[in-house]
This record gives sequence, C-alpha cells and structure tokens, in this order.
Amino acid sequence: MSGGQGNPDRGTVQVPLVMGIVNVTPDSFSDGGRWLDPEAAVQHGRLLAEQGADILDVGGESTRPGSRRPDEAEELRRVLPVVAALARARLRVSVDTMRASVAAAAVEAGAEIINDVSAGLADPQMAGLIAQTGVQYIAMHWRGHGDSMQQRASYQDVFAEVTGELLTQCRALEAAGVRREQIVLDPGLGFAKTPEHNWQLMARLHEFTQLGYPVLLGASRKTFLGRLGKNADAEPVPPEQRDAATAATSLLAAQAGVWGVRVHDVPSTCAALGVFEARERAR
Ligand code: PMM
Repeated sequence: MSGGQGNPDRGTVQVPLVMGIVNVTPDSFSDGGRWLDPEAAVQHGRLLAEQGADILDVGGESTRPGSRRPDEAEELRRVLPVVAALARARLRVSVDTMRASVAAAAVEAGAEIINDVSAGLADPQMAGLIAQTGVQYIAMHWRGHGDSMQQRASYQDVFAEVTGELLTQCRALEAAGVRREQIVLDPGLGFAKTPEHNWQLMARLHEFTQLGYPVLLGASRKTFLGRLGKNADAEPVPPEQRDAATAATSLLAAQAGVWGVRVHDVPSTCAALGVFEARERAR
C-alpha cells in the first residue's frame, strides 16, 4: 500500500494512483449495462489494467439519484466473480459497496480495498469489518441513498461541512478499531452536491489533502463536467464526451497532492498524469 505516498513505482514524484471503474450494473449513469456480464466485466478490468490502472474498482450497485438498490444476493452475484477473477490475475482490486457482507465476501475473494460511498453510515456492521480485516478503506462523504440525496444538497459552507462530517465519521471508525492508516477520504463529488458545490470542493482540494488522510477524487464523467461553458439548465454533453474534462480534473488532483483518482477512461487520465509527472521531474 502506498498509504498516501503516491504511486511507489514512480520514484520521488508523487503521482496519484489511477483507479479504473468496473461497474457491473444495469443502470450506472455513464456505462450502465455495458459490463453486466461477468466475463465482459473481467475483460474490461484487464484492459483498464493494461492501459495503466493501478487499482480496479468493482461495483454492483448504481448510486445515481433515484436508482433502486439491488438486494444483497444480487449485489454478490454481480461483483464476486469479477473480484475473484481479477484478483486471481494478480490485479489490485477494490470493491465499491455499502454492505459489510458484500465487503467481507469480496475481501475473501481477493479484494484489497473497500470503497464505501457511505463511509460506514449505510451499514452499522461496516466499521467492525474494516477493523477486523485491516484492509484499506475509502470513506466518501455521503448524506443518504440515491432516492433522497439531491434533497440533502444544502450547505452554508460546503467545504467546512463536508470535511466536518467526514472527520466525525473517521472518529467513529477509529473508535470501532479501524486504524487511521487504513482510511482514505473522498469528498463525494455529485453525492448530495450541486455542480456549484462540486466546484467549490474542487477549488479547495489542496486543503482536503492537508486533513491528515490520503484523498481519492471521483470526478469522472459527472454531470458538472458535462455543462462546462453552458447554462445551469442546459442539456449536458453525453458522459462519454466528458473524458477530456475528467483528465483535466486528474491533473488538478495531482497538483493538489491526492492519493488517487477514480476514472472511467484510463488512457486520458494517464496522459494527464504523465504531463504532471514530467513537469515535476523537471523542477
Ligand atoms: N462515484 C460513483 C461511484 N462510486 N466511489 C468513490 N469513492 N467516489 C466517487 O466519487 C464515486 C464512487 C458514481 O459514479 P459511477 O456510477 O460512474 O461509478
């Protein structure tokens, strides 16, 4: 584990790890249904790794606003074969789940990281499981499930409230036995946040990385990137056309000192990080 030190293969320059997204869902906003078949999902994960992904993030539940949750059996059926096959291929796998039972089964199948978009709030068993397994844990800022989250997008000071709520959750995790070094924080762009909130968080990303925990950023293809230069009520460009903007956020993330970026399109982010790395080496 690099534990917030950036990618260890890249020497002294701290370059974010690239987490490639493998959504095994029928309804994710950008790629829903494309890799629902486990074989196709495994192939996709292998391709992302060849393209330069350091971690493959396998998820079986779409978190888009208004989406219906799969039950536990369905979520397990979607993610476990994919986690197991990618881990067998000696790839580093994280599982994107809010359920402790799914996280436990995924760790058993070879996952090294739990990516929980609820930071432990959705399942009271999660903190104990993370403490017991000792795996790395991504705790994302969250205020409720997809059906209600956009009603909760109300802040006086989005940076202060997001970091305050996340740090409160860190204290709860640590009180349950999770070691501080296990935790990675994520501001949760798009989760109970308007585009303005996302931009305010992006503007203070460098402060996020000063909180004492490694940081993951998940900006990839989100709607706020589809409306660049357009009015707030304009139709956003389609998700697959947001990769150049996503790569730009990866560069900003690198400059802010983040630990990792979670992206759909790995080559464009690797190119952006290559620019960052080359410039850093020349300093
Ligand atoms: N975003 C999504 C899903 N999982 N996990 C983390 N840690 N951070 C995120 O921002 C995040 C996430 C939603 O995007 P997707 O449906 O394209 O996976």
